Amino acid sequence: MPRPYTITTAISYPNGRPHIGHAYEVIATDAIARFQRMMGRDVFFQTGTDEHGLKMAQAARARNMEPRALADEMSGYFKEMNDRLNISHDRFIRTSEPDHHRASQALWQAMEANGDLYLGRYEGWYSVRDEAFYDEKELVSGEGDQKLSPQGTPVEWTVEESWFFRLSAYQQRLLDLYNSQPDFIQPDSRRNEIMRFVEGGLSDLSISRTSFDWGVKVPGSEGHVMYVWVDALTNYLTGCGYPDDAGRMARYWSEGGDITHVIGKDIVRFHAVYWPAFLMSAKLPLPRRIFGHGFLLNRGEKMSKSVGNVADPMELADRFGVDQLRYFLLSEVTFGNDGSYSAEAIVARSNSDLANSFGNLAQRTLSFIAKNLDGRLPQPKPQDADTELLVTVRQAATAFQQAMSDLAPSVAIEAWIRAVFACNAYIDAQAPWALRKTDPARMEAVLATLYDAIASLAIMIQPVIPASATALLDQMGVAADRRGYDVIGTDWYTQLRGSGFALSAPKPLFPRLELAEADA
Ligand code: ME8
Repeated sequence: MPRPYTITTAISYPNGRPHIGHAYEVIATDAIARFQRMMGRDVFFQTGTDEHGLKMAQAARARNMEPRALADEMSGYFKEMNDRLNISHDRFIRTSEPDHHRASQALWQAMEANGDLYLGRYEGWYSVRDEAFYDEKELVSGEGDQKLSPQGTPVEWTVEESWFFRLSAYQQRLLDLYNSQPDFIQPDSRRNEIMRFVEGGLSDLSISRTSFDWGVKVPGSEGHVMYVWVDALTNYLTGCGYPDDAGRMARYWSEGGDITHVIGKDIVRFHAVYWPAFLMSAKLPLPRRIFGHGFLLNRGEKMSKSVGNVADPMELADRFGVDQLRYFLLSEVTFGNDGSYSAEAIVARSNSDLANSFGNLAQRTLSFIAKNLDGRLPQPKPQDADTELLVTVRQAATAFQQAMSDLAPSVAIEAWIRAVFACNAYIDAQAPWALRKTDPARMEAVLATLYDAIASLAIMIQPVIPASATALLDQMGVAADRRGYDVIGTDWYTQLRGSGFALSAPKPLFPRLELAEADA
């Protein structure tokens, strides 16, 4: 039984349609999940929608809808996006699902049993219209003595009964965790932020609300629903079978298990502070690592609905292609840093790497074989240059695997594209077309080397551009069960040749993309 690997994205608020930031997170996580499956791991990959809380209730009210109806509609768009982007998740969780309510209540009861919950009062400036509390320092002055929220709505000093979680008791245990597992929070910049925050002291956390009812009911406490972050974080346990399915928990959420949460930098505190504290309180295993990726900016600017620069990932996929978009996002942005996207950048990256380098390499090699050898696979007879090229490809595969294991997809892709460039340099130096008349045996040896190299490159890059890599491997006759990293560098080519496989005229994989006038 391979060692299980659990990986999750954040669950998105379905208070609007998905944007490119959501697409980015789920694509990166998908590439890692696909990679781990290729490594033979038993992967559980979960994504989904975070449907409770004030934000959802307000968004629904603004549309004159019930929160549930809004969640039904919008989570549908998130699912559609995942299908379109070729996301290989094992579960799409919706926090409105019954098993999730059960899990959240079970976690609550476990924290309560540990003596970490107490009933207190949550006090603050409250706006009924916004249904939100504000800090004193956020308020503005209205007429007379009236204080207003930053939205300009009246606020009143309000006291609400609330359950609290004794977060203050976990400061030292959290610091011990970060110190004993320096890679628990990644990248290091986020780890440092969190360390400073926790060292500064932790206040207890208000974890229930009575002012609205769109949430998971607090067990045994009429009128209280859980603060949305308590139930949201619990989604990870729900998907792993908590609390009923001990077998599933043992597999995907166990002590010492390989559990990765991929999230954006804005919510690292919830995942790296609150979440482990909840789990410690409930005496449950902790995740292995929290990776806080950066934000995607539109031409360097923050996306916002009011500026009107929020990109629709479906539109980008329709226009440029799914694999082109996946490749762009994963190669352009160093995972962990902020990154910028624009139509020009997507077109430039896709044309240079996919169309002109890899696509062209595959296309010219395969069509040459299909045409000049009638599809018969060429006979290898390696010289030094051939062996060297295959060693280069093999080393790239090793570097690729190391980088993907380290959650560094852009580094992995860099290793891959360098090997693609090496193949292009080889083809130019060996000039097989010129050998056709002068030395047909040498021509075959060169083409055989390229065939092996191209298939290996396609195998390598599957997690990033799964549909195109699959289409190419299909065309090349590489059997579905011979597409793992362990195949690279073996004698699969000789076997394929021996099987009498005949290559047909290849279909181009990556069209050259064009910019529209509107992109200027
Ligand atoms: O935070 N670039 O939901 P959400 C990259 N429901 N990533 C971005 C981004 C951008 N411009 N904007 C947002 C929530 N994200 C909670 C999570 S998890 C138990 C609950 C990322 O819909 C963001 O950082 O606001 C988060 O990881 C994810 O998208 C969902 O954001």
